[in-house]
Amino acid sequence: MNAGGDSTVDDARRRVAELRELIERYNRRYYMLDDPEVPDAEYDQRMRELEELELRFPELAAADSPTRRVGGAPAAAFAAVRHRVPMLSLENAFSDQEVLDFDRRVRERFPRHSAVRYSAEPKLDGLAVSATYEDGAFVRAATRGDGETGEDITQNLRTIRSLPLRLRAADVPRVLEVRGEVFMPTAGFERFNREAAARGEKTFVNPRNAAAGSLRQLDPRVSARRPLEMFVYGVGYVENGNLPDSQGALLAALRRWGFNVSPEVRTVESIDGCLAYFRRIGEERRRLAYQIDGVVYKVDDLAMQRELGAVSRAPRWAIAHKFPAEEALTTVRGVEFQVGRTGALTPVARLAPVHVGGVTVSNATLHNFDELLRKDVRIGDTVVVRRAGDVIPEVVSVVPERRPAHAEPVALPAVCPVCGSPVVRDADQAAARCSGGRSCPAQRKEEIKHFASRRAMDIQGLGDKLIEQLVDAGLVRTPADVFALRFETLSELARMGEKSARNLLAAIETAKSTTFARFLNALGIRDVGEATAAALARHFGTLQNLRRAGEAELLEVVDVGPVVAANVAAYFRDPVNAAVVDQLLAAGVRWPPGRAEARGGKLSGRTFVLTGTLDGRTRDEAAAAIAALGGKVSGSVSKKTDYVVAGKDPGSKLDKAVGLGVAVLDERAFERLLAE
Ligand code: I6G
Repeated sequence: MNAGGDSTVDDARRRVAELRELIERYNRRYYMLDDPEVPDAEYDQRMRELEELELRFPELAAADSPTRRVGGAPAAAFAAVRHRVPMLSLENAFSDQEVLDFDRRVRERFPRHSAVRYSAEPKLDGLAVSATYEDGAFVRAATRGDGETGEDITQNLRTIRSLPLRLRAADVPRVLEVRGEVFMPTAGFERFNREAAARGEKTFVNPRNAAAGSLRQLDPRVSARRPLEMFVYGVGYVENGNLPDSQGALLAALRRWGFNVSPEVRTVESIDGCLAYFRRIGEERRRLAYQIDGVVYKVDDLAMQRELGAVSRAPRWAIAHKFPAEEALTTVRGVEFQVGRTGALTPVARLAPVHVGGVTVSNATLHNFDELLRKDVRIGDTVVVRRAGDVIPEVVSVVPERRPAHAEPVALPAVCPVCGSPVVRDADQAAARCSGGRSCPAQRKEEIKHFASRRAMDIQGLGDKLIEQLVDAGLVRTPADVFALRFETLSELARMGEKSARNLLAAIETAKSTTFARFLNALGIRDVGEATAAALARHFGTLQNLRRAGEAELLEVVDVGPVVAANVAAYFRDPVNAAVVDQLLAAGVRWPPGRAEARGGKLSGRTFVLTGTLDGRTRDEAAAAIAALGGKVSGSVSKKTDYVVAGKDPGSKLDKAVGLGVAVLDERAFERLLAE
């Protein structure tokens, strides 16, 4: 039943009971067992449905409803700690409109303000904790628990190196309780899971779970070995001390006292600033070292915060603006196998369409057959699907509780679903492959798509659909055939006018002039991506040198190991490949010295960071221009950064660069540096 429908009280009562039971079960799995049963989005949806029903039918409200809780119940093994000031949780907003409504409610309370100043910061996907200091010494820590009472995790929190055990500043209140989020940075989480899997131990489904599971270890020595960190975002109980009068100043004081405060915190002048902040952080979130699920806005003025107060369990002066959920539940309707450029068979789950990460998803990758077996995905299963940013949606896990009796295991096909050649499996590789090579149309298509793609030969106008048409018509079999295409043939293709044909031929002509690294990347040698292609180009300088190189010589290249060395040598030994390379050269593909990779180029050894948008180049183009001159582009600013290139609407990287004294180039200065 939907909360907005025409339900009777009886229907509502039944649904409310059902939801409460379900949510309590999710709570147990999540908070007590650190083993969530469903994605957060599913949990939030159920909670919202229950909240809406309780609002519409006040007679169904109950003191023990999960909507009255803030977190989970404390586990028995830890001592209970009563919070002297309740630890609230935040109201969530899932749309700009809900954020604007929040701001309107705030302004209604302060009619003289046409705009309210807010403090904005990322919302970490971690565990809320409180840490108390007396006379500057760390004495106690607790989880949020149900908001009134949490668990004593003093010994566990003590192991987090970024938490100060002593505060030395003269203006620290005698008793100071700080609140913040404990989290596991993404790299540490991935390393931890890799190592746990190698030992055959339990892995965590996400960094938040890993943080919670690590902190709630009865043996603090276990917590100590986990890569945990903490950001502080506010204060709770304070005795004998004066606090600043704004959130921004409070965070600055906390930072001065020795706490880790998010470097992304910003003060903005109005709710529009909040929304702009949300978009910027949304774009940059993949580059952060930790996972976040939204941003938090707080009324900056602490006196205004006090006046606004709280409703039941959430402050009226703060709201969490959540990114669209990146995980959702759906069912598997079937599994098909796609054939890639090197023949690798990728199982793809066909799904009942589901809204996730802001789009409707009906296909998700299972990566390879071993992964499918490991996750034990069967047709009919309910699965967790994840779509993070622009990454291809993937099946994360199966919900075993929801497996129907008729769920059907998936078998690896014996022959290629496209060309019928036998499927082979290398003993030491997860991938199963079609053995057809270039005789398989799927492999031919993928090879040409890669060859023509933007980061390879960059043939504009030669898109996936057209390539499929050309291969199906037998007009293109190898990359070299692209350069033999003629106007008469092209203009007769369906959906191809004379003008498009002429444009395409011009683009093919332009693409003949490339760089050695792009050319190598375009060949699609197994395991040779952009970075390895660039390293090979730099090391060997000429194609002739590379073609002559044996495996021993190839191993001298930085980042080239035995597998890549063997693949490169095998590629050039193969007479068919050798013929394709010769045909490409004969067709006029070349890398003029002006476009050559800068072996010892003038930017060699220089590290750049890009922020904001440039008028003249996309970010990829700017990065390519830097790389072509031997420079390196990094995602984050540090003392090792040589230049930060700041375009329009630069992000926090610009502030960081200024803070560290790193040289900042505007677009004109950057272009001058490239052209010099
Ligand atoms: O759970 C939370 C995460 C982050 C918070 C929070 C926060 O600020 C950045 N702030 C408050 C006031 C509360 N929970 C209650």
